[in-house]
Amino acid sequence: MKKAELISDSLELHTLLSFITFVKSKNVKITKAEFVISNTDIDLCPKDGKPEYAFIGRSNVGKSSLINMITDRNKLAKTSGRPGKTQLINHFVINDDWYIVDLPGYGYAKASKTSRAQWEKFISEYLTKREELLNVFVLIDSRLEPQKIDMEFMNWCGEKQIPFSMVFTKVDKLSSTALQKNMAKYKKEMLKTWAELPPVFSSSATSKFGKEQILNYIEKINQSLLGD
Ligand SMILES: Nc1nc2c(ncn2[C@@H]2O[C@H](COP(=O)(O)OP(=O)(O)O)[C@@H](O)[C@H]2O)c(=O)[nH]1
Ligand SMILES: [Mg+2]
Repeated sequence: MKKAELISDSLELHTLLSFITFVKSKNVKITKAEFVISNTDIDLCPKDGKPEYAFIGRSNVGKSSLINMITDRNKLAKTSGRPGKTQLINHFVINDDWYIVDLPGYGYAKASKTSRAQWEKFISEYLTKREELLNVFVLIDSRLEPQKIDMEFMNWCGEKQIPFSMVFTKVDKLSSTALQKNMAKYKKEMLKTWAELPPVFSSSATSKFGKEQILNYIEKINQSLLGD
């Protein structure tokens, strides 16, 4: 066989393998999802070094619903119409392999100054010190124009070099034109401070839109760790 053919064969094989990997990663299966621990103390978070992915955003933005949606579990994270209830760092272990972390919401109008200060202290400690934390999904209500508190939080993550992505939630509640418009406004606002945009996702807990993209992103990071 001539050299050129060998190269083309191996290229074909390479393409085939990438295709298989692509298809495989399109169906990240969550076979197991279990609650592990809730606390306000970073020292009490799991110590087994598994990679973790946190979800944060304003109260009522849809964090718990999104966690339930991507894990296909109705009641893994509690959901409620009453904002400001969950004030803990909640760890869930997925496939015995990695963690989802449900963080308390920020910007609850009725929270007292003291509870807000406490929130800031333990959340900022968790976000800045937790080595296992590989990505923070910052949830943003897709129906709203850029909110000061979300911008401040993302700018803070940027300054602290905490890797984060944006997830526009509840996209079932608005038209795709309105969604594009709000997303564009957020991107424009972000680009006033940063040279690059973080990864951007959109989701709906009711239609399950966005599930694969978010899980594939997590899977891609988990896989990249195996190569180290
Ligand atoms: N239509 C719609 N409602 C949602 C979606 N996500 C959350 N909700 C609703 O928004 C409210 C707050 O959701 P929850 O997950 O408890 O928000 P959290 O406070 O951020 O954890 C609940 O009434 C949910 O049913 C979504 O994608 N679409
Ligand atoms: Mg919640």
